[in-house]
Amino acid sequence: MDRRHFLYHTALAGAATLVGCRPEAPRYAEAGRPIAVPGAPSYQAARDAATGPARQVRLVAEAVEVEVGPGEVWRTWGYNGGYPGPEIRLAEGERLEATVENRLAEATTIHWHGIPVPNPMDGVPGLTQEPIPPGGEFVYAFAAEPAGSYLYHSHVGLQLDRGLVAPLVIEEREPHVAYDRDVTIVLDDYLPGAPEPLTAPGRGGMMGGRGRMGRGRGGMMGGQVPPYRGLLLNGKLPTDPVAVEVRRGERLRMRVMNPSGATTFRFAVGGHRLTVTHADGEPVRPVTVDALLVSMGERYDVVLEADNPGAWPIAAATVEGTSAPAQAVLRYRDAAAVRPREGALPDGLTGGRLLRLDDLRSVEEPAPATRPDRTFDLTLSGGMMSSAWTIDGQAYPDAAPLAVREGERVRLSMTNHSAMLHPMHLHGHFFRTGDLSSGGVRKDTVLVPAHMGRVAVEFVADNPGRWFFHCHNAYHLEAGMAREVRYV
Ligand SMILES: [Cu+2]
Repeated sequence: MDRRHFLYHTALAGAATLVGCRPEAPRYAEAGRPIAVPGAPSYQAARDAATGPARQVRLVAEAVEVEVGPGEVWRTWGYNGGYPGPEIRLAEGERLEATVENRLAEATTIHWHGIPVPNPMDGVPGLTQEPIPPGGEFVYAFAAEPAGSYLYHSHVGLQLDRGLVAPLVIEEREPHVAYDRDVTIVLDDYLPGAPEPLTAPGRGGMMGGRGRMGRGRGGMMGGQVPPYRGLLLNGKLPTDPVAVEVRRGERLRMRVMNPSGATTFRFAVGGHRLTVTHADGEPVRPVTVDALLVSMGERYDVVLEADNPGAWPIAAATVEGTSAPAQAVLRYRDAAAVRPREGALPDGLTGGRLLRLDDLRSVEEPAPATRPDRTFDLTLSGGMMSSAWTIDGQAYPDAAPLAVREGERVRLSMTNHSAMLHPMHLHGHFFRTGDLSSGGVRKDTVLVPAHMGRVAVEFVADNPGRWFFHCHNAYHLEAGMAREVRYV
């Protein structure tokens, strides 16, 4: 046991005694410690600032066994005994108090993906908190706002690709579109065993002979995409698809979320078009398409008009990998057929109208035009002869922070010099695609296309602290594709 772990365990033993005689004692102080960040609210101030009726949730990170298909048991990690973790559903204006207990053999944290929480609640190890040690606890508390479809997941190493992911929904008071019912669709990739960093194609892995293809003990996984055994929709392989039942005439809202480790999905439903109503939780002017890309960390809400009785495939195909599409079944209650025709996939997976980023327009009017106070031109690269993935040639943690001042309008202009997709995610803020006055859309994760794809976003620096800005491909993040946005 190294010194740090010894100290954790000693502290925990003390904490248990303390808690035994004083049940109200804040155990977080003895477990995952908040890191004091100059200019940001303290942990206690952030906790006190969250007002509204409290919703207490207890989340236990632990080893789980889940059946992802007939005879296919995934021995992995999850929350509260399952995978995906329990959906947390809140009303706008409530206050969430989530006590996270770590029963894993490694330290962990939870990040509340997309929600602009105060800095001490953001769950980034080394930036906002010391990770929760094995046996430890940490309390996250924040106001449930704004409404939208979100995720929560571990932010330690590659734990995200190991099942420590779950949806979080904040329901709006007055939806801008009519619908009868909503369902959550969680898209994921399935990697049996412990994830390991990827080697570059030119080094180790397949070609160098240093590592081993697949899950070599102690070696790194070779290639650009982890050796996934399949794709999951709500925790199930296509061999055992979940059924989504609808009544004819119903308007079904699907909250499509991608917490996967390394998969961008193309999502479509057989026999139906999809009206996109929300992007990363933000209401958008409805736009009807045949298919949409949902990259890592992104969420899209779509409304489906149930006007074509039968049994249809709901499918999500990988854009960069080779696994067969994730699938579910859209089943009309009064339909004779209970499953789609064998092998049938939605036409939208290969053709039809695909949602484009510039289709998305926020319902809310954009801010009046002003020039950004600060612009960062950032190149995204990696994947050739190097195992590193970089922003402007720098691999985190050996990377300079992006320094901003409170109140500034900050522009991040990104160019992708690589052959892979990069869904870039900013913590603690929403940005607007394009410039703040262009009428683009408010998002927190944006897909930067491969091969010189360019995307610019702007945000207002209105949430002081130390924030992560990174690619949401867990393997790119692990290999350095991240920067800190630091208020100075
Ligand atoms: Cu990336």
